[in-house]
Amino acid sequence: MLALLQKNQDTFLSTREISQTLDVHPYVVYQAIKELRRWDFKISSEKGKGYRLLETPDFLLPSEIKRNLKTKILGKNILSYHTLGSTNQLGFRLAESGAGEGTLIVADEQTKGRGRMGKSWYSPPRLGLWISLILRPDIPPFKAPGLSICAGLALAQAIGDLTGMDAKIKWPNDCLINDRKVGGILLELSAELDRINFVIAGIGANVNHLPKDFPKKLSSVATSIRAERGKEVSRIKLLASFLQRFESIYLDFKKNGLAPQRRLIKRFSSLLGKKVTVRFGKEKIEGVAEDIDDNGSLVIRTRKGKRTMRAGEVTVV
Ligand code: BT5
Repeated sequence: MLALLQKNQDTFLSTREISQTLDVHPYVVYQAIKELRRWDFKISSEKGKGYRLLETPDFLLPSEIKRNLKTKILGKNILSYHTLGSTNQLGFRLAESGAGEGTLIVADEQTKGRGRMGKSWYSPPRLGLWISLILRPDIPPFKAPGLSICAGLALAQAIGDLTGMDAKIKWPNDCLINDRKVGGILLELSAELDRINFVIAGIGANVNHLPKDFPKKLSSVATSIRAERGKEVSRIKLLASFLQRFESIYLDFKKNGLAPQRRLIKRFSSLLGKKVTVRFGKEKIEGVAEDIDDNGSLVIRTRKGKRTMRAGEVTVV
């Protein structure tokens, strides 16, 4: 129905025309119009003429996402929800029951958005991109963290594509604009010792929040693309650009590992050359962030020599 209205945006379509073309009862047409309006599609109706689509909202519907997409694998299969607990949680369940590589799960709002290690991710309706991708790379599990950096890099590039802004990646899983967190990546794995069954790559990006849309405890650390740019951004376009960027990095990563991306990763990195503290469990390491190696680990130069960190929480000092 939506595709039909979109194709005929310059004319009115009568209920009869729609119901005949789609081979449905006129009552179904009436119900569908009601439902589309509920989703904020602006549809004008005139007696004797029928319906005409005036405006499509920035909604993450599969048909809208597909219209903008040029990828081969990522987003071939799309599941889009008004509200979900967590796209990662659903992604995990779907992957366990066999959903294919590249399946994309999108939610307009998450009520139990997850960060790492049981932390939560604030995901209000309409304002952000809250998505998960099911990936099935044939790589050993220890290489998986590299994917988090790849996804962060793709997000930073996509933000740059759309806005020209200089977004950065902060190892291991943050995306920053002007030193504030605009996005985060959560990788969840199902694996055996030497082989990955699947990876759920969860990506959260704050897109159209105004500063007042963030809860108090996030207001000094988080930002959105709109807050930094002063202008709204199309979530659909950002998603399309992200998926395209991520697909090309991901396909290369599956074949050649992280090495070919290192130059870009280093260019986009917010940490290299800075004095940092890395916390990992009870350990606390201080030094200068020197490199990100071929496994996606952060190399720190400490007073006692080099340390390679596979994971951790970094603060710039
Ligand atoms: C992350 O965790 O940064 C990973 C976030 C991944 C979210 C996506 S959304 C789609 C998919 N489905 C999910 O359920 N999750 C993924 P971490 O590095 O642990 O950061 C979490 C911390 O960031 C929180 O403890 C807050 O301090 C902060 N935070 C929470 N919500 C935020 C937001 N919207 N923007 C910026 N910072 C936020």
